[in-house]
Amino acid sequence: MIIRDLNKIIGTDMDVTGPGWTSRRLLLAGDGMGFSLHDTLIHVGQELHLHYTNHLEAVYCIEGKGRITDKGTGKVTDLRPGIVYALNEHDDHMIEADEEMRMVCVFNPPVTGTEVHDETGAYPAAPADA
Ligand code: 9YT
Repeated sequence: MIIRDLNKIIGTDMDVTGPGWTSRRLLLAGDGMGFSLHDTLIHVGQELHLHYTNHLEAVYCIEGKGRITDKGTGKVTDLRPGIVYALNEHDDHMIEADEEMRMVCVFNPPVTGTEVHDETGAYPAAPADA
């Protein structure tokens, strides 16, 4: 059994920050679960363009408020605690926080730990042995 404690991850190399977000990575590819699990903060003041062409992601908002825009359809959905979005079609999207949002994120395939978004909004493909 694996036990992780967010408080022990903060400030380590499993605590990764990019422009407008901070991702505390609770479970990673190396843990062998087949997904990764992140406790992610979306900070106020930056619209994030994300497009996970190599991953599926489900995101469950547990704190804060903001919105997601589906770039394919233009549909805008308010995000608040209790709302989940699942990018089951590798959907191109934008997210923005009005109040800092705290999100529980699951990635399939799992991220290895160090990923930040490239210029297209994607994370690189998982290595074949991940
Ligand atoms: C919601 C989202 O995709 N935010 C960007 C960071 C990512 N979720 C991560 O690595 O936790």
